This record gives sequence, C-alpha cells and structure tokens, in this order.
Amino acid sequence: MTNEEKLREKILIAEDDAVSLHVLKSFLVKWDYDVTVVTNGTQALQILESDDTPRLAVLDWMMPGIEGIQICQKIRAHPEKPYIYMLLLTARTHKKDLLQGFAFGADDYLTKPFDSRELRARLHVGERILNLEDELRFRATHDNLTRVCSRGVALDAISREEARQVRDKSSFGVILVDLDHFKSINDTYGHMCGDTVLKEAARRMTGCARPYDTVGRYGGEEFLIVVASADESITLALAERVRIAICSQPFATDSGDVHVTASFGVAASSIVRPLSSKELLQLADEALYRAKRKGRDQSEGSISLETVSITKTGSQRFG
Ligand code: GH3
Ligand code: MG
Ligand code: MG
Ligand code: MG
Repeated sequence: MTNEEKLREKILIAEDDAVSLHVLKSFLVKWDYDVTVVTNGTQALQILESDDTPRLAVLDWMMPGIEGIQICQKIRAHPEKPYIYMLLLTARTHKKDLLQGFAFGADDYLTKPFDSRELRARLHVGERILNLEDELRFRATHDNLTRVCSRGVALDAISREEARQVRDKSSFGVILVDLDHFKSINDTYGHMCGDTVLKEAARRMTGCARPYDTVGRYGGEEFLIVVASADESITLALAERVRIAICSQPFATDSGDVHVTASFGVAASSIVRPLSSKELLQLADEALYRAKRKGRDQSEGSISLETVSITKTGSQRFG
C-alpha cells in the first residue's frame, strides 16, 4: 500500500437500490474516497463492527436485513470503539422520522434524491468531526510532552499481554527505563533542555520498539516498554538496543549537544513462570535499581537473581 492510498478516507455505502448505489459510488470515487459497497444491512453491520472498519458510512434507511437506523443503534452501543460517522440516506422527510434517526445515533441525514454538492459538504463535516475525535483520543491516551502512551495505557498493555498469555501460551516482557542523572541535566542546562531530552529519548525508544510493543511514560524521566511475544532474553536485547540508541549519539538541544545515558530493568512473564503485572513491575524495578547501583548506563534482567535466590532456598519451582 502506498502512502497516498493510506491517506484516502475509507467510506462504506450501504444501499439496496442499484441506481442510487451507482450514483453514490461514482461520486465518492470521483472525490477520491476509498469506497466499500454493500447492498444490505447485515453486511453493513458486519463491516462496521470489524477492526478495520471505515469510519465514514452512508447508510440507506430502508434495506433488507437490518435497517439503517438499527445499524446506528447497534454501533452506538459500543462507545469504547473508534467513532463512526453515520449519515442516513432516506426518502422519508417527516420530522418525526428524522428525529428518530438522530435518536438512534445517526450523525446526519440526506433525503433522496440528494444533491451531490450537499453530500460532499456533509461528508466534509463528518471528516472534521472524526479528526477532532482522533485528536481528543490521542490526547487522552498519550503523554503531552513526549507523545508516547500515557502511564495508564502502558499498564493496560500489560493486562492485555497477560490475557494473551493465557490464550496463546506466549511470553512477554517489560522494561523500566530511567534516564541517568537527569536532575543534573535540568540543573545544568535548564528545564526546557530537560524537556527536549525527554522528547528525544522517547523518540529513540519508539524507534527501537516494534509496532506491537507499547512505549509509555511511566512518570517523570521514567518510561515503561511492554514487549509483546518476547521472553526475557529478547526483552533484554531490546533494552540493550534502546540503551545504545540513547548513549551512542549526543542529544541536540538549544543549549548544545548533551550526552545522555539511561539504565534499564527487565523482567518477563512466561508460561512456565507467569507473573502478575505487580510482580513483573516489581522485578523490573528491582533490576533497574541494580543497574543503577552497578554504575548506570546498563541493562539488568531478573532471571539470574531469581535463580540465585532459588538455588539458595533449594526450591524446584523452575529450571
Ligand atoms: P538517577 O540516575 O538516580 O535516576 O538520577 P536522576 O537525577 O535521574 O533522578 P532523580 O529522581 O533525582 O531526578 C529526576 C528528575 O527528573 C527530577 C525532576 O525534576 C525531573 N523531571 C521529572 N519530570 C520532568 C519533566 O517533565 N521535565 C523536566 N525537564 N524534568 C523532569
Ligand atoms: Mg433502500
Ligand atoms: Mg527516576
Ligand atoms: Mg533518573
């Protein structure tokens, strides 16, 4: 898929009348939408409930299967999902009907036969609202300064990996990252410079992580990376990649180049040694503390210490 194709807004048309459908589709294609067409309500609902749904939909009111307003009602029953802007197309012009459409969750309506300029203008309103929705959702789930995930979202990612572990018998890891002597960066170069360093550190972390990993700001100059489908050694390898990405190149700031290092505490939950998120974070935190104590700018795992303590107690819990 090219970048250009990715930017085209996806739109669903659900219309059982062949002539209306043809007219609608040709306009939307001409206006460069990425158009999906269905001819009944059941198919429309299936597409709108899928993970990869278009977020703009033009729904005929009267269709075989499920009617347009019922689709609106079913979609609105899931407010946690990304917003879908739904425009009803109808031959009904009674105010009572239109009010019912809104009550069921439609965003807008257009009466048939429609004026193409009006349709286009109304779709632009829809896109504007979707852009605002994206912006609000981003702000609610991301850290303002660094633009990585918020702490809550990163902790939710751990819960998601825990559920996946039960389902798929997979492993996953966490990395706690703490910038070294960050206070002295603030003290030496000022708080603004500190902010620049935080932003750039977050950018480097995100650059090393895979798309299905989660990078979050844990608090202050600490970050949490949740590493999907990874055992401790894979997680440790990612921590090392991030460490090198941070320490190998100075950070360009308005106060000049600043050399930055970070310390890393790593822990993983595997099917042989499943850990709760609390245990996992505690192990990672202890590992981070050891990395700091050993001189900073390094990554520490948790397995070796557990093995030592287990050898000491003679327990056969694993290995
Ligand atoms: P260590 O190597 O032991 O981690 O030392 P440190 O100086 O990094 O740790 P410490 O906890 O003493 O200091 C963290 C500092 O991070 C203190 C706080 O003012 C600063 N800080 C937290 N949030 C922000 C922020 O958003 N921007 C800036 N510029 N500084 C921040
Ligand atoms: Mg119809
Ligand atoms: Mg700290
Ligand atoms: Mg620190």
